[in-house]
Amino acid sequence: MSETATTPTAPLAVSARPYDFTFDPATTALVVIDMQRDFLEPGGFGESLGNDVSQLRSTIQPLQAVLAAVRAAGLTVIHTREGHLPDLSDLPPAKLHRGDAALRIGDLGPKGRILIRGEYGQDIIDELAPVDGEYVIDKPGKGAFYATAFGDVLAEKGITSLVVAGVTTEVCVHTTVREANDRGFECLVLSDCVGSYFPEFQRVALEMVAAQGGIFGWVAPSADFLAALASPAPAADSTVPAPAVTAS
Ligand code: TIU
Repeated sequence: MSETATTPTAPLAVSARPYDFTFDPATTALVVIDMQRDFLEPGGFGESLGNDVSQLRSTIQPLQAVLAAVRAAGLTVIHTREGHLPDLSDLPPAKLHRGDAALRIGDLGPKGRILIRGEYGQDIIDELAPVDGEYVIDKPGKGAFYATAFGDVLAEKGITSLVVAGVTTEVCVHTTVREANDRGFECLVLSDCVGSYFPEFQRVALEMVAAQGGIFGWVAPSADFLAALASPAPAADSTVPAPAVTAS
């Protein structure tokens, strides 16, 4: 197959913190965490916890651009949705009862039952709707690996690197990146495509990923990832490590 701008040559390098992130598009997945109405729109779970949901909306536009680019480049795309079964059988009492939420998980809100699978509010926002061929992983926890087929999908597809976006940075994004790191995946977090209800948590959560020589992974703005994806030339003198990947 001839090379074009939309068929990148591996390995590619992203200018990132704490140092360049190299990746092979064939073994890299874009993971979009929980971009659901329940977290980004009024009347959902995020607002019921007392949060200003408008804080997360700056992620939408850059993430749309990233989705368009990775779709054109043919990368694996995996969306996740936090949520529970209608009978709440997968909802630990600790998660149900914690805090003083105005509406609890399973209660009826303006967009359906809060954080329940199949409800309008639990689905992904229109702006970032999955397209045919993309995976959607429903997860009961904060991390994408816990009680899901996420690890199996990654193993089946031969994925070793994850480019991570979504919400919230210090909760489901961090939990997933930490779980992925322990399973041997290389993770790049896109700083403008992850969002927090708390600006100070956003800043610190990103620092925590890249500190100590990249203790959990790498951090870069999406523009630098897009530049790497569009670059026709392989990264100089770099090889993509092949970590041991254990399906959960
Ligand atoms: N509350 C909060 O910040 N996040 C969550 O409950 N879930 C996700 O981060 N998706």
